[in-house]
Amino acid sequence: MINMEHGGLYYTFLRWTKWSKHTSILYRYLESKVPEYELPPLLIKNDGSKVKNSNDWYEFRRNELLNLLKTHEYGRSPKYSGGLKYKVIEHNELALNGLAIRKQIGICLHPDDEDSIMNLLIYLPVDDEKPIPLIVGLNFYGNQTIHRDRRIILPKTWIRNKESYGITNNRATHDSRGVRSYRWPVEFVLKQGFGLATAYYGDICPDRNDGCDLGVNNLYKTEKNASRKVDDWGAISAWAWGLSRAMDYFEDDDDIDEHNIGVMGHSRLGKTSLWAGAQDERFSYIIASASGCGGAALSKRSFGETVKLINDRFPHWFCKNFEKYNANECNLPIDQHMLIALNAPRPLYVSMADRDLWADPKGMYEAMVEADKAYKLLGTQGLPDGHKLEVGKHFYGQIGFHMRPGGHDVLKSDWEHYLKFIKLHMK
Ligand code: GTR
Repeated sequence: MINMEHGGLYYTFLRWTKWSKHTSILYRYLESKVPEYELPPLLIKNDGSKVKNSNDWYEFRRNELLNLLKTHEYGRSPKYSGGLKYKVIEHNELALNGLAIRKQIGICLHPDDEDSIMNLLIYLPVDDEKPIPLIVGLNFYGNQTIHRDRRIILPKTWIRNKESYGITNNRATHDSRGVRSYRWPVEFVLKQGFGLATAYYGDICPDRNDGCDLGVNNLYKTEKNASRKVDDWGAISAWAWGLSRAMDYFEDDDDIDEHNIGVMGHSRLGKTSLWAGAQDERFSYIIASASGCGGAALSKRSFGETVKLINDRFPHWFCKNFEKYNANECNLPIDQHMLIALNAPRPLYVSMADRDLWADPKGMYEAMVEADKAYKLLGTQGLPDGHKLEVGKHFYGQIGFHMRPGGHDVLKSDWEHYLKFIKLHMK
């Protein structure tokens, strides 16, 4: 079966011609070609002993897993000890025709660099009792793309060109206002009693092959212009780190309920939301849309996007060590069930689409089934009874998921599930 997403047949053809010398891309979509694999155990400590209870988990295994994922996949972020400044750039109590409070906060990402600003856009429902629960997620083309609201500040940082969005010369333009609003149902979220916050991921680290030589990764280098060490942070870690800096701000804002913050992301930013939640337990709900390879999908299945395919196209996303597993998934000492489990016992939701084979829905489902062991160990329901991977069905346990018909995207119908799921679990 051919994945028609990501630009359809033409895109598939390009991938086919590029990699067909080594491995047929079609081969990657055949369930019969999935190699036999054994997952590295979740509940056995590095010393070979069993994780018997939550104490073993919190005292030992959780740290071991974090360490393994940092070493082999995402890299290590610099230790953060607080103290970054932020500035309230705008605060309007009558935004979106009186429906919302809008705040725009400039968060400085390095104490010695006043220009390294992540602009956080926040909408809060005007009438609801404070503090308000909120969902935060990064966006791909700038805050102005999530809504036509003309008061949203345009990013000044580099943006990937996209002519159909009016983004040329790698800069945001007024034309791009609202171009991605279908992915961000702001009014709907507000009417459900939630705030919505977003920042442009390129404010943190530009999404390009040399991204780690720019952005925050560069600012925090101990040696100027040094090349990345094998376990230095990649872009996904940088974006996750940026989400934690947004979380620092939420803790300071009395209008926001810092104990009810969900972190949400789509695709590469779905990988990011899982990794942000894994490292930062202040996020209460974790939502990952179509996160695929390097997100919720098991790497060892080598189905759809593989470790080699992702590292070749996006050498800056992961740490350098991850390249050791190009076409060598069998030797990976980790897999993505560990990433999901690091979010336990907090409610976590995975959304998928049946035509998005590139992101391997089955691999995401199987990773959840494995991660469920940690959720159960920690005394939660984990996956609900009777769960199975079926188009159009949804399941809301402590782990929740759905697979809707369609392709690689995030739609209002997905958000409806996210909000219902969070409400079910709200503290
Ligand atoms: C694709 C990539 C996926 C996913 C996606 C996205 O090109 O292969 O891993 O991250 O981009 O972020 O939209």
